[in-house]
Amino acid sequence: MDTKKWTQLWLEYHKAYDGDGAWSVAFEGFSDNQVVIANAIYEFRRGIEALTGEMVLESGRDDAGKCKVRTLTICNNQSVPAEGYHIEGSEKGILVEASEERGVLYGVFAILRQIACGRKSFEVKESAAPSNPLRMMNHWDNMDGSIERGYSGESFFFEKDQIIINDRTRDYARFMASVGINGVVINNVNVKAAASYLITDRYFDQLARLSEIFNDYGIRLYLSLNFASPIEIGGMDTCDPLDKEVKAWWEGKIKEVYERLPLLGGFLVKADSEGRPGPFTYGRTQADGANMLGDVIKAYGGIIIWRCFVYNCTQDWRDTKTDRARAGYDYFKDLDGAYHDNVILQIKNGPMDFQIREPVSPLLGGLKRTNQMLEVQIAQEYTGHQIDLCYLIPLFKEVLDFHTHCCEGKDTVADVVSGRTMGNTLGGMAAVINTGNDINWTGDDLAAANTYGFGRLSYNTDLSAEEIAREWITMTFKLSKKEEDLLCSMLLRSREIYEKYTSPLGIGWMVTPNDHYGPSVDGYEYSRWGTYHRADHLGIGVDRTDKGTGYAQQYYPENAKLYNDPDSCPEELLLFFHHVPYTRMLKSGKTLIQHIYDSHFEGEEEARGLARDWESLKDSIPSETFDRVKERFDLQLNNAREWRDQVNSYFFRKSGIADEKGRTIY
Ligand code: GCW
Repeated sequence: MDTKKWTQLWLEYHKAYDGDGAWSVAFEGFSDNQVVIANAIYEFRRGIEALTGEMVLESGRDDAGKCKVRTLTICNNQSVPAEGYHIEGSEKGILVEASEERGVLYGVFAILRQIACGRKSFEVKESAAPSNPLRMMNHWDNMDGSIERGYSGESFFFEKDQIIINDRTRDYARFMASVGINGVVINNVNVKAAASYLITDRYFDQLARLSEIFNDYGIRLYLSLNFASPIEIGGMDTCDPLDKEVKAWWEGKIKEVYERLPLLGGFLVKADSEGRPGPFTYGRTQADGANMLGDVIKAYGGIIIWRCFVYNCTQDWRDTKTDRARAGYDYFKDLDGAYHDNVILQIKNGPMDFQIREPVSPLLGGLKRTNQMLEVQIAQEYTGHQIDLCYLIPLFKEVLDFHTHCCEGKDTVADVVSGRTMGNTLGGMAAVINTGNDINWTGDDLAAANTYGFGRLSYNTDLSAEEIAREWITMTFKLSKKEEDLLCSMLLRSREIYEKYTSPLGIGWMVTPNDHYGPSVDGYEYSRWGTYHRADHLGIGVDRTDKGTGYAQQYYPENAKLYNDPDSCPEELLLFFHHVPYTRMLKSGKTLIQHIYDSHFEGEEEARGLARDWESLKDSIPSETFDRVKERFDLQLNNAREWRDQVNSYFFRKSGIADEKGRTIY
């Protein structure tokens, strides 16, 4: 395989130390006839040889006389939780204990990670079990090869309406398994054109192959489903979920699908959203739609993941009562408890749409008797298109750590989606992924920190954003401690910097319509999407209090109270919840307008700082990578400057209030 065609991301495995021996592999209760185990050994061989120079001996060969032979012992221990592992190094070798195959695979990747991060083989030690049952990547890949909101080239799953399977497919599965991902949806939630035919004979053979490659790395294949399939591919005139013939059509279809794709995990469904068909068309509820599919797929052990991104996208900006932020809760809360056991509701982290700062969706934890999954986006749609540096793990941590107050204790979002709150077994985290067929997979090499980070965080929500960043850096690059510290601090600063030069204090949007990169303060202000900042000559912000749209009241009382009052509302969300005058005094002692000016000047300056920091790493980063990233920083600086000037000029002209520091505003 020509590995030059694409990078190995964090599985590059730079030399960690010079080993003094070789390895043999022993089994207790497992065997390398099990294909996931065989892959685990393949990974161990590949990793340990690159990290230490120590070879793994072919079984049966006894080279013990020539050098020290350590043993990797793979042991079945039923007391280890599912998908968990216990690894422990000693002078004799390393023990990996797990109760099933995936645990072994994850254990082996953990060994390699620890060695890459500085431990000797005898020092390796960890007991781990996944925080979340489901840890998924959602691809928004279209079958023509394009990717909706993709910033890293074209799809590596599809081209010209065909499914691609090549060496890259396996590498992808390896990367995902190495960070604990156990489910992948390969096609866009907007299921159109050829994608509607993924559940037909046209694609079964290729999908079956793909599902096997995934399965061999412990990953389940999932598909996005077109809710209108009975009409579009079944020739019916309705897809009413309560229509008997529609249900019968689905029964036949799903039976056929599982005969051909026995490894399929289930379906992800975007219904009644942004023009996609759904149960509302027939006067049915979201639960009617999700449960019908859930019931049909149940016999095959499949699940239905139903998205909650349902809102009115044909609003009138003059209507100040309709509030898009309310929509998810309004449509789904009343049906809590009505969803069947194998249905999961997938909820975006915020009530709007993956902005750089939003409150946590009140639906998370608002639902108390429904399986829930958190959806985040590592594709940087609103966070810089993988041009601007934006390490998103701190944002995801804030969401996971958020206390919903849905119950006493066990009330964080992490508790809710992991199943700890309700004691349920279906739930987890999904990310809209940021990959494509670019040589480095993620367009910006540094954006791979988000790919890596999401996987690690979904497996272990207790890890800190910094720990994850450090691991990723150490595994990806070969840097001195000081350089690692610098790159780590760049990642950790990046989200706040991006936030500073873009839209202020939680209001969001202000982006160029459609493409969503670059500033356009009024770009979404008078449009149909429900995305308003409501700036006039006196002030800015959306009144979502009990006197406004009432959105704040969707939270449990503790949070509702906090958000309802501008004095207690966390300041970074002030404009999301309140319409306030430009002259309002903030906690910093600055007026709101001065805060807007200052943060935009600072953000632009700090972005320049990031670019300078990258420049200082020039001699230690492979030149191709260095140049690729440098180009991105050049573009980021233009972007930051444009944001700064457009936002500041807009508010200067609206308010007529000058910058106290007399800087250039147009
Ligand atoms: O806001 C929108 C994005 C769409 C996306 C949608 C969704 C896949 O701009 O590109 O469609 O979110 O999450 O369904």
